[in-house]
Amino acid sequence: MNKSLARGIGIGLVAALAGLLLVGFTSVRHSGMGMMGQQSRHYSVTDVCAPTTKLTGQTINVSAFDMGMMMGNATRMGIAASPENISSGKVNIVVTNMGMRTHELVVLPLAVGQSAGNRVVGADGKIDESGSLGEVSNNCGSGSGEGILSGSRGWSTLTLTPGRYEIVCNLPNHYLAGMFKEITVS
Ligand SMILES: [Cu+2]
Repeated sequence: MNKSLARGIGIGLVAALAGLLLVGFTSVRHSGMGMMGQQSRHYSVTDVCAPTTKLTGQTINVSAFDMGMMMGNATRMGIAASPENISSGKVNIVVTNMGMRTHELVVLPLAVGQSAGNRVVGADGKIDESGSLGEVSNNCGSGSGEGILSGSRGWSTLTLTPGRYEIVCNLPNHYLAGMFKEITVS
């Protein structure tokens, strides 16, 4: 290899790296989510899938996130909720999937002394959903379905009585990977 060819390859590599950095920066800037959401390659979810019927009353906005495939690490997934404390009665739950995988949300009651993340996971990678108060798993729609696709939304309106609840994603191994969050209804 002669010197100028080697130099040309070198410049090409530098340009490619700069391009990668630029792409990375752009996707982070557009993701609009803090924490791990910034690993998402999705840009503006807000315009993609808004609830078709205007939701009235109080709403918990939930984000489901994962680190995508590039980390090769399935143990880093999670759920964020805002607010985490809400009044009893009708509660809209709007779930935005900031991750690259499909997710869902199931609302389970927490018994006295029980904390989120401690349910028994079966051989199928799932927890027991009995006692569920409802779920948000309909892609771009309300109620139950086949899961919320990457970059999309789902929502549901539930009636919650005072107590502590655990919101989880119960797709295989997602609970184990960290997809649970406690919310309180007062
Ligand atoms: Cu999940």
